[in-house]
Amino acid sequence: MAITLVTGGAGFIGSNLVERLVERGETVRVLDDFSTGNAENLAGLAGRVTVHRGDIRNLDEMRPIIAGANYVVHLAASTSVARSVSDPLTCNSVNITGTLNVLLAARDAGVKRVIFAASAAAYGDHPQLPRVETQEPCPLSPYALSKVAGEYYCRLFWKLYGLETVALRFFNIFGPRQNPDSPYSGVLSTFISSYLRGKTPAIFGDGEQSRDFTFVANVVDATLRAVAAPEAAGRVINVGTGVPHTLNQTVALLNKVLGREVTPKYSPARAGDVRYSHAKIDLARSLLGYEPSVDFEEGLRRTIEWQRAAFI
Ligand code: NAD
Ligand code: UD2
Repeated sequence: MAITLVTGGAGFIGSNLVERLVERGETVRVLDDFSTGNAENLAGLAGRVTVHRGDIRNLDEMRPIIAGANYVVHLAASTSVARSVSDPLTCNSVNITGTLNVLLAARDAGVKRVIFAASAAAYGDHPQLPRVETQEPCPLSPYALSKVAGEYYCRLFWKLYGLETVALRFFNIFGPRQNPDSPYSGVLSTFISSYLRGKTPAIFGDGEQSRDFTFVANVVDATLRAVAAPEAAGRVINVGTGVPHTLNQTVALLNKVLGREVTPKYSPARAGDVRYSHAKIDLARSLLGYEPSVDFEEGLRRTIEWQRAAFI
């Protein structure tokens, strides 16, 4: 079986991917500095994954860890938009220099393909909806810029050095192992936590803002397809559901699923907030054969069950 290195494999998306790779009988390595990742996320896989505690900013340290790997899924990053605004230098060193290090190590080790976790943040507040990969990037934060830079480095390593790369623009991902107690966690984990703890969810703005909320199993599926899809090399591909939901619709759905009549409290919109966002996923369908298999309501149900067991 293939050997796959998952950088950021102890994180939310990474641990869900590692779990699926192990279930498929792949040999899996993880490189993670545990800055936001958690060993608990991999607890159920003890003895079936080789975990390396390390930093992608250290190229020499990474080289022996990548040696022999067939594929790399590069998820490690400083993932907070807010933190990138207050500390752009750390964001730059982790997300841009770290990604360059991963690509250099992969190229030199003869890795067949690198999958890069890009972000819908690349679209910024571009007026066109749905978001399509041909739109001009419009990064509004150092985090978003770092992700666009990662995309360009991926394309360069394919064109210039022949290293196969695929950049996946993840939209708003949610699901088990997204830590609701993190200040940078997604709105859905925060809302579910409020419901389960008897608190009132807080909506920043009027609640009519929309997102393409995508359950993590869909992202894992798209990523595994991107590893093998022959036509995907050198491409940037949206990963979402193509279906937007507003926060007001989300609260109504949570009330339905949990049998509650919760009225959220509203406060002023967050500065720099993107108003509307959802993906065009035609390219993922054609290049990867991707089709989201878990819809929003089912994803909410599974996330509620996980949060209820993990945190309550
Ligand atoms: P996460 O914070 O749970 O995962 C990131 C992982 O990378 C963590 O385990 C962290 O410890 C590790 N890490 C951070 N800096 C590192 C470093 N210098 N060296 C080694 N490991 C390091 O976040 P996530 O939501 O699982 O995100 C995974 C990837 O997907 C990230 O690249 C993120 O930017 C991208 N992404 C996520 C979303 C989303 O909605 N969750 C949306 C778009 C893109
Ligand atoms: C997500 C990513 C960010 C970047 C961006 C790109 C997360 C956590 N953040 O930011 O890294 O990729 O997409 O577009 O995945 N909100 C509330 N109440 C809350 C929390 C949030 O109303 O308690 C609102 C928030 O103002 C925003 C929406 O919910 O309008 C989604 O917020 P988010 O932080 O989950 O995600 P987003 O899209 O701002």
